[in-house]
Amino acid sequence: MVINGPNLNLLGIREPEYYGNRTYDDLVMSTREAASELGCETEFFQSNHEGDLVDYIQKAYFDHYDGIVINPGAYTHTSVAILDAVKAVKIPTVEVHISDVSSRDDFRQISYIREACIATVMGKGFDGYVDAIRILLEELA
Ligand code: CA2
Repeated sequence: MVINGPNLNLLGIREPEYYGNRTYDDLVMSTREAASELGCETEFFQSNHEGDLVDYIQKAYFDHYDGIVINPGAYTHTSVAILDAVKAVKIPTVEVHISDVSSRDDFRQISYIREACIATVMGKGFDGYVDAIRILLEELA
């Protein structure tokens, strides 16, 4: 399950210095193709609403998904609800950020979700999602 949070539907529209020129649809297509070459079936979900993201983390549990790749967007830096959901489902989860959040604003240095994740990938653009899938495959092997 590949989950993306608020404003990531705007990819390719603004802020190319952080997020590149490609769109959300490009992200879905290129990640799905690379995942398929690695033997993985993927489902993608994007929402601007915190509770929807929690619902999809729970869906990954109820529908028996093997792993979660999640870019919670700005909710990374604020959401205890998303942290609690990832902790509760006990599914291996990798946190992804397109930009290198470690070299950005102070408020982006806090990640609530990180302690519940097996790894964090940041600053690798769209390729970071494929790296996250590889990390999950190693974990699950
Ligand atoms: O680097 C990332 O992937 C982030 O998770 C993206 C979030 C940001 O709040 C995090 O600190 C880091 C924001 C996504 C906003 O995406 C946009 C894309 C195009 C235009 C405007 C926003």
